[in-house]
Amino acid sequence: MQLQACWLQCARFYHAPRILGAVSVSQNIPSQHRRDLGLGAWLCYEPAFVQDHEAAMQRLLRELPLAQETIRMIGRDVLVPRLVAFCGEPGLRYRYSGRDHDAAPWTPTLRALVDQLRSATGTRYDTVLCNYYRDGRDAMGRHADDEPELGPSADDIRIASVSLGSRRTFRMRPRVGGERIDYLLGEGDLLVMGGTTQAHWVHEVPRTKAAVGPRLNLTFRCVRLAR
Ligand SMILES: O=C(O)CCC(=O)C(=O)O
Repeated sequence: MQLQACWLQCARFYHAPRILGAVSVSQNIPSQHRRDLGLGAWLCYEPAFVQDHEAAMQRLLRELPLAQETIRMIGRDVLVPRLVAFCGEPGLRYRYSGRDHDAAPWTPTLRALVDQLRSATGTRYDTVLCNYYRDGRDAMGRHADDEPELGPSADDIRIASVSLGSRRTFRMRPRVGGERIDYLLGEGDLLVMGGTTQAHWVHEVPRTKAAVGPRLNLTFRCVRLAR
């Protein structure tokens, strides 16, 4: 993505309406949180984007069809260490953990959040992958969200990650090696990954022995209709 378009993308955060439905989001979003990673990769970090994050998490825990899924590894099914739900526009399908997933309908709280994100960023997110980390034993392995159906285009994959509840380390590493980047994401933070981030970086949420409370992460995505 062109630099100018990046700035345009980020600038739109600062003029967004702030209350929508059951979710209230930050009024004052400072402009210094955009980070260029080089090679067309960029991040936009907005701390405390969702202001009532605990209440939003409790509502979502009641609404979401969260389940512990399995992943096929070396010929056997292994439980993933977290609870997962996939929601979005009707008819959209996304393949992760080695399986196709059809989007469950938006819940009222997700609907309010995606509307807010769309108007704040100008990106038409159409699905969300929800990951619930019950405690420090739940985690997400190292990966990139680089599936071919993700967009808006192959060289501009937008992932808007909203983290509710306890903070956990979100660790990014360049694929070719080099310094890692750690964010402690939770308590309503928003991190948008855009451009070529998924091509050049991998990310993970490592296990921790620290006493951490539950955390619900929502990664809003643009899934193109299956071709
Ligand atoms: O929980 C997080 O912060 C990361 C989630 C993630 O990596 C994903 O949904 O692909």
